[in-house]
Amino acid sequence: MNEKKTAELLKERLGAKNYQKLIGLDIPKLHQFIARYVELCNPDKVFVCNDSPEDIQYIREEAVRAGEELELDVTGHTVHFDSFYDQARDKKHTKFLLPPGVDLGKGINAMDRAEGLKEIHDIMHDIMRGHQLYILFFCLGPHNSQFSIPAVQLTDSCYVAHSENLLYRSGYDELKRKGQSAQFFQFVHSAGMLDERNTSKNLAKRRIYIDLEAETVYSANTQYGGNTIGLKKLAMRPAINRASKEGWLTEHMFIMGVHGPEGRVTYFAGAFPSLCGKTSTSMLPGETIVGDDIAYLREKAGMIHAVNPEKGIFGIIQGVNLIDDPIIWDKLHTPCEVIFSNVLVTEGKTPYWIGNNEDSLQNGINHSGDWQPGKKDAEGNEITPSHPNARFTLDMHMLDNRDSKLDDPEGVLLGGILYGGRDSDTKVPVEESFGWTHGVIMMGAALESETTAATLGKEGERKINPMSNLDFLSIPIGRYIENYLAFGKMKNPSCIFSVNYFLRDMEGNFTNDKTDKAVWLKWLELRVHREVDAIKTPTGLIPKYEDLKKLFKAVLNKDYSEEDYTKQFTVRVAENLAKLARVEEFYRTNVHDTPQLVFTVFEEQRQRLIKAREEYGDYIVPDVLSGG
Ligand code: SPV
Ligand code: MN
Repeated sequence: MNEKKTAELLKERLGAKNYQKLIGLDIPKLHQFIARYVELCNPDKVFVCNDSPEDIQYIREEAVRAGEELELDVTGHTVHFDSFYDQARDKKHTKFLLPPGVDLGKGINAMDRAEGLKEIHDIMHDIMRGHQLYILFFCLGPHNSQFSIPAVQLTDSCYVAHSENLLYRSGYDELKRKGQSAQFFQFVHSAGMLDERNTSKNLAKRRIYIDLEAETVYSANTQYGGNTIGLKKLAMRPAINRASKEGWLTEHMFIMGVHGPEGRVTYFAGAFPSLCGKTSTSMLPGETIVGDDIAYLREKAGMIHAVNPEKGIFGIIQGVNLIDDPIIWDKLHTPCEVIFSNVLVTEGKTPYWIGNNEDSLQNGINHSGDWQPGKKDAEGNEITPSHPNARFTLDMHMLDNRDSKLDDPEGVLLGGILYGGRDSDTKVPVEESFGWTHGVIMMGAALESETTAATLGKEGERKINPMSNLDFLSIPIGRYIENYLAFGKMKNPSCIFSVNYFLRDMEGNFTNDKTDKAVWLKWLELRVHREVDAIKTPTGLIPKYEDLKKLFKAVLNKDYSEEDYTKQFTVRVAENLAKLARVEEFYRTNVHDTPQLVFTVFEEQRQRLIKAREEYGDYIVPDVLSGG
């Protein structure tokens, strides 16, 4: 479309007021993009959000007026339901569109670009008829920051628009400032045809297609946030790609400040697969949060700095209770802006979710419609009152535990990076790597986790998930690891650690309480500053009993027994060797471009384990290694 035609179309379809807002941004390629999708998707109305308080308020109200959200008993609280079969990320229908000759490898879902573009454009033809289109601008990362990426979102879901206003920093002024030099990401979403509950109906045509070349993501016939909120997981994919070209990293990590002795704050970033304790770690009482899901990492002056491209939380609600999560609990019970999704709503318009530790379960409505205990789905399975992937959405600026550097354009200096998974039988609860290369390979690239309800499919299967980022990788896995290894070649890279909150003993019981992670974090903080010693095992450096004993007392007022310590920190040689074999097999058969160094580091670890087994047997208690 030429410039004249673009302007004519926009004037006609947007109306004078919205057109004026749009041309406040003098960026022809932005106008062309918008005109193209207004024409293709054919909405009845278009609303342009320029981030003014009135525009933000309008979207909030529209979400209720259009029936995509219902008001709850507490002022500012609303609930949104996704279709019963649209409750998680749809990995099967999320694909990269690749030009001929580009291959991302076996583990990454992709298809031919031309074919995919044709399919998605056919699906999107007239898809917004009868709907209002919302056009929004965001900034991934703090304003005025070298880290940040501007973006435009087109969506016909006011729930998606509303969520994004809570989760992302405004971008209208940022785009205005950058003008024609802005290199922005583009997102087009449509919930498609809606049923009587205002949930996406045409799930057979649910598609999430990522065009890396154009840095554009399309999402159709779905509402679940992980499939639709462009700035969240959809933006991670082009961001990983861009980062790989520019020498920085886009990671599936929280960022938090851990408060050490004498007012010292040390920042950590932690990568965990979905539903493995990432949000709850970043929200630990006494610490401060910068982010709970995504981080952009860059080198500055020989050290790693990080920002959160988001400013809000789209968190799992299952298990959130007053004792373990007092800060979130408060927001979920007092007047403020929160969107609940896929919880149970009782007749009194109160939300209920599994694990809230309240015994007020009543009939109500949930993601399946009217619900009463014992209700079954079409396959005869009992429907839980709230979905295991039910969530809450809120702006972190409301939280008293937000870190003072949340919006710092320079980011925060990372003392440590952690990798954690759901591992019932192998890894000790907390461990430091021998250095950047060992940490990246043995703790990041070799990360395994048991699957959860955050993606569609079977739960509880052990799967490898490099850096917890596999679902979002838009470059071949080998190149991603190569980039990581190169990224650490700086004067003072962060220390790398692994954590595992899910280790079980031989009887199948968890070896730790949920709250113990507070102690691991304090140990990590001291360890970064080399204020505690560690014991060298074949797999890494583990805490000493005396240090943990002190910390358990100070942090949780708990008496920590030597017996618990031994159970938790025994090196399980056979399990570690089995893990190595599985992971190596994965890299040998699935990853065509694994760096040779990965296999070398695997082999070194194997040899250390075998040697230790000869000396100490299959289960090595920390005592023998410390010589105590
Ligand atoms: C995750 O599943 O990792 C999330 C939620 O953080 S989603 O938006 O679905 O990705
Ligand atoms: Mn996530």
